[in-house]
Amino acid sequence: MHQLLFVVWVPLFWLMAGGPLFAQPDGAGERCLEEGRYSETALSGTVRAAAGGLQATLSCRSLPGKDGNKVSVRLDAELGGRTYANLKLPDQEALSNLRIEDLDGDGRAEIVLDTFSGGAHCCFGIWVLRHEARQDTYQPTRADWGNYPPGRAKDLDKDGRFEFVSADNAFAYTFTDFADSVPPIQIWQYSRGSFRNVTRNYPALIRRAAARILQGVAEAKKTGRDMRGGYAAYLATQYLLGQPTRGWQKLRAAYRPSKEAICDKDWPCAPSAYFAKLRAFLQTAGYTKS
Ligand SMILES: [Ca+2]
Ligand SMILES: [Ca+2]
Repeated sequence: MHQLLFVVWVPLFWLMAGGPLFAQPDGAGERCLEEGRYSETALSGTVRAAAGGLQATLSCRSLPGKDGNKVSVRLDAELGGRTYANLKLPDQEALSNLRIEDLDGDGRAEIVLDTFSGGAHCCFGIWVLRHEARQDTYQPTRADWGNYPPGRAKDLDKDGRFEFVSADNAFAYTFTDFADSVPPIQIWQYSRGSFRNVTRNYPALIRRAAARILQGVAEAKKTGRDMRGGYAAYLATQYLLGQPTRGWQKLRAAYRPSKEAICDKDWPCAPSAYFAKLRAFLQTAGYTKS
């Protein structure tokens, strides 16, 4: 009896403590999910994760075809003795890290999966499937991280809800090439079927990110590299901290076009044009209303 209690309570404890419970994949299943589209041979297998009475199973099958491999993926869940078959999932992306997590700390576990579109560095995303008790169905929620995946979610403030620490993909290629683009920190929280940007609730992390950006700008200055991306990200952090005036003063005093920068209409270098673009962009991207 004691043994049984231990077996039942360990997963519950993990969920209540917010600990992720990762899938125990068979190697073939994981390979099929991640590489199925590119493999030259047929792959198939399953990946399972189970915790707190919920079990998720991903079945993957890839078959070589004329126009590349065709991959079919099926997600089934079992909760409280009931089976939810063939839950809705995207079929064109590589999937990884199937896990069961109580992301929003409401005591009910979600099925979580990371996605990758394929490509040099883009695009990353996540699917969260939540059991909707009223309709007795699983509903998927999607977040797109673009070029900057957050890695594993953490409970930053120990309130039982997970935070995803990512970076704002809107800054990629906006002021300069990708290598010189700098994205400011962006923090997301999942709650009952939606993702919310909660970056402004974590000023200490924003300040730390701002300091790192300035360090990068100082390094770039030494080598003559393009600093427009770094300065834009720094200014965004100042808006997030509620001190835009201070940010603009610092930027206006420090900004000089870099010798290595590619300057054109889309990526202006001259201070007045760069500042105008930056101001308009921060409005569009939701950093300020005025
Ligand atoms: Ca939950
Ligand atoms: Ca939290």
